[in-house]
Amino acid sequence: MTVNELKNQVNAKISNAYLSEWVNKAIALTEPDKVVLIDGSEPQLEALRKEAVAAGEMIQLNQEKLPGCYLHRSAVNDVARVEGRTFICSEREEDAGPTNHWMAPKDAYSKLEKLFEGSMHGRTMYISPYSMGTLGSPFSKIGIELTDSIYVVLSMNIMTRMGQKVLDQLGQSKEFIRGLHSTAELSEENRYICHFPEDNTIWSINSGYGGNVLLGKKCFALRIASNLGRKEGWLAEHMVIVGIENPQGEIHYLCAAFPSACGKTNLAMMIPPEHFRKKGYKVWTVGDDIAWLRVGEDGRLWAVNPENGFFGVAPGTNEKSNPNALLTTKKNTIFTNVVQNLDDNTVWWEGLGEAPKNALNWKGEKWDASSGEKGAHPNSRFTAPAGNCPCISPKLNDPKGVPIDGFIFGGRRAKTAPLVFESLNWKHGVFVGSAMASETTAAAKGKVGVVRRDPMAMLPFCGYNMGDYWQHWLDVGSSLKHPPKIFHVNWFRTDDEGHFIWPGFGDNLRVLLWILDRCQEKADAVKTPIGYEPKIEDISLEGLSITKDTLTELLRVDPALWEQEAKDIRAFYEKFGNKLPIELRSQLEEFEKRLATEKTK
Ligand code: GTP
Ligand code: SPV
Ligand code: MN
Repeated sequence: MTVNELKNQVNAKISNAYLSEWVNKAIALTEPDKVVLIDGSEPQLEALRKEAVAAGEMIQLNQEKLPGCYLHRSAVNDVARVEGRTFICSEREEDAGPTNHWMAPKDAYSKLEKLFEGSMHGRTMYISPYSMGTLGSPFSKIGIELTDSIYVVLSMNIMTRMGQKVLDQLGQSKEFIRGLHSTAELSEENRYICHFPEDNTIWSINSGYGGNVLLGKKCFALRIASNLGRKEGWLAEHMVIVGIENPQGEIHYLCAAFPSACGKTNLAMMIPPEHFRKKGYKVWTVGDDIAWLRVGEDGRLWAVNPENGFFGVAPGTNEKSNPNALLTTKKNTIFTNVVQNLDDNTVWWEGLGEAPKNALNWKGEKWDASSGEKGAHPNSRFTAPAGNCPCISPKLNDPKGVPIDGFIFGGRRAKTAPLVFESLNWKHGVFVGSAMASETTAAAKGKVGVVRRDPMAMLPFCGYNMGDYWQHWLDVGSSLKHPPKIFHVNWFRTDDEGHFIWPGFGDNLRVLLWILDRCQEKADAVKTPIGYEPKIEDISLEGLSITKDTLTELLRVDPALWEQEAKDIRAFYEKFGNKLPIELRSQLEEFEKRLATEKTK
């Protein structure tokens, strides 16, 4: 069809003038052969699955063992988020801040326009309307993604609420986030993920992978939404939302911010150790990656998960570490870059037990585990509907969300950070979040295992100046009558041989229970220079082989390491110049003083 015919077709189907005008511009730019409006109906989606299979974009897996499941292999050069090619394109460079890459909007538009020009030749443009958050909730926001990838459409269908119902909700409003995506040539040199916060626009080109292209997720729900939250007085965070039910049947909710591939999905779905299960403890998953939080009329913070599915890390997921995640992936799931077991056409990844003998690796090559090479990519993932999760919280669809008792920050630290500590108050908690650091993982392109500062686990996701973001946290805190308490955890402390000391996974509940007791002022604590720590006897070791001495070691605060940490934080803070909130500067000074006093003891 000609561009004009396509435009007429769009105008006939879409009554929202803002939407049709924008789509028409995108058609003129990318020149697709066909345009399809995604209504979200099952027959339409099924036809797309068939088309993707016919085109070799997806492989249908064993439908008896894994009904509705597919395998997708991304391009070999396109397996993770590309932070180096991700830009915040605000008018002023200082609004992007020192931790983001910045391009002036007009430069970004003209650079990417050249790449988008004719990029959909011979292809179909899919118009995918989606809602972040349950439709009709005051928290929810609408996005439209224009994409030439069926994989993206089918993944967005799992991750969000998608289709005609979203257009009905949108009506004639101009309030929607405009996302344009083309896989183009998958060229690494021309890969760009650009955000235009002043235009509520996202342009992504030359990638077909996860966070680069499922525009509702990191691009909208964090980078654009953090800007909206700043303007509108709420928070968009890289956090799990989890409910812990006690034997009395009361459920308390916590939010936890860990950097990518540092344990959010696992925390969200954990199964209590047997001893606690028998007593009646249960865990409810509200979200595993993103939380939008607002100040409620009751002066508390309320959180919703804007997503409707999980884009979870496959390696390491097994019967023991995360049975709920494994069960979640048994139907209607798309696997990306895992091993294909050719004997029964199922999937496998490292950590899932014995490797299949007759298998293809993530690149689709014949693979033998004895080669020593990994079969699944370390950042291979599953895209699974939230409704599949055995412990999904009924509150996932509650328009007002859940009230939050506590925040947990954490990361991967082989040494410095103890198993858990509590901040002294909200301001100190914001300091603790701002000073977070973690070892890098395979979730983003680049070296793995390098410690970097990752404030609030938002380093790659905050869509504006991090200094302003910290100030926003301070401001939100002071508007709360009942601010959540703020904690820090580290499941990843290692011994001298590099083994994890803490068992982690379900046993992390032992730490969460102390945290919840603190939130309800039911547990005591010991004051250290970094904050409050539990008394050894207050973390239950029932049913664990760990000794009290090991727990003491896990909680040990080494003043020399923390002195180094303070220096590093100071250097990091320097980058922000006068954008660094005064309150955080004084938090750092007080922290340094507490460390100095400790030394003279
Ligand atoms: P993103 O989806 O990238 O944001 O990651 P995430 O924070 O949800 O990470 P996820 O829960 O998928 O965990 C990533 C990796 O860390 C997996 O390989 C897990 O097996 C491992 N992991 C998670 N929790 C723990 C834990 O408590 N201890 C240890 N040792 N490993 C863990
Ligand atoms: C992360 O990297 O934090 C993820 C995966 O959750 S992605 O959607 O690729 O960002
Ligand atoms: Mn994430």
